[in-house]
Amino acid sequence: MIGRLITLEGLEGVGKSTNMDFIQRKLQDAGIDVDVTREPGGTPLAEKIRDLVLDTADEPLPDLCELLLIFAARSAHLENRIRPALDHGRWVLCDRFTDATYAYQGGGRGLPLEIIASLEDLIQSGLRPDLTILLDTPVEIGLQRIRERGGTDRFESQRLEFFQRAREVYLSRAQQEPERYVVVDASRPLAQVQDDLAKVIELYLSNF
Ligand code: Z5A
Repeated sequence: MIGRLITLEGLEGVGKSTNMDFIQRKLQDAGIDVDVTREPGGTPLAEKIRDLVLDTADEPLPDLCELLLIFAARSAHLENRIRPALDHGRWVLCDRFTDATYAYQGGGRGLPLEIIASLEDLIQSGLRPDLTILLDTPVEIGLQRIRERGGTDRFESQRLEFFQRAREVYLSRAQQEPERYVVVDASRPLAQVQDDLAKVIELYLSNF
């Protein structure tokens, strides 16, 4: 059995946390041993770095410093959790991964995509997700859901244009890599979103 890396992506409020459980259940129902994790984070060290990245601190976090912290967390996560799981034939379901770096640090912050690509090559040495599900909504819908839920971190307080640029990067990456990406319209009621997610997982599993 070969392990697989499945990632769930999208802007805040699109329903990633809500749907992680659902996807996990679908995989488990099919008899797949799945390790559920998230980025930034996923190991004790990477979770500490997550706190540095998400907390609003007194000292500003320069964009490049944020990018390096995210890849530092990813390095720990990959070497200490994701690769060992994949090597043992486990499937890994990850809430966000490197596509989020292209979207947020590339699109949102405006850092050159080539720098992100170089770090991706250095840290991941060719490891890429096997399947990426992009939950997509217009920015305003996701932000409205977050407002209703309450509480904001460093990212959720960004301006609308930041998220619009991030969404454009996500959609353009999905268009460039149709064999890896599936885009699900997450602006619809949850039951409809989950109908689509169930079909995506069934189709993916039918190829094995
Ligand atoms: N980040 C980065 O900059 N670079 C990177 O490389 C990586 C990450 C990996 C992680 O924070 C932050 O790190 C993230 C980008 C940055 N930015 N932020 N913020 P996080 O994990 O805390 O944040 P998030 O990933 O965006 O999660 P979120 O804000 O909780 O959004 P969500 O998980 O997609 O949404 P949710 O909690 O499942 O749903 C939000 C609400 O909407 C909730 O009340 C649901 O009940 C409701 N909901 C969900 N689906 C629906 C539907 N279909 N209809 C109606 N209501 C719904």
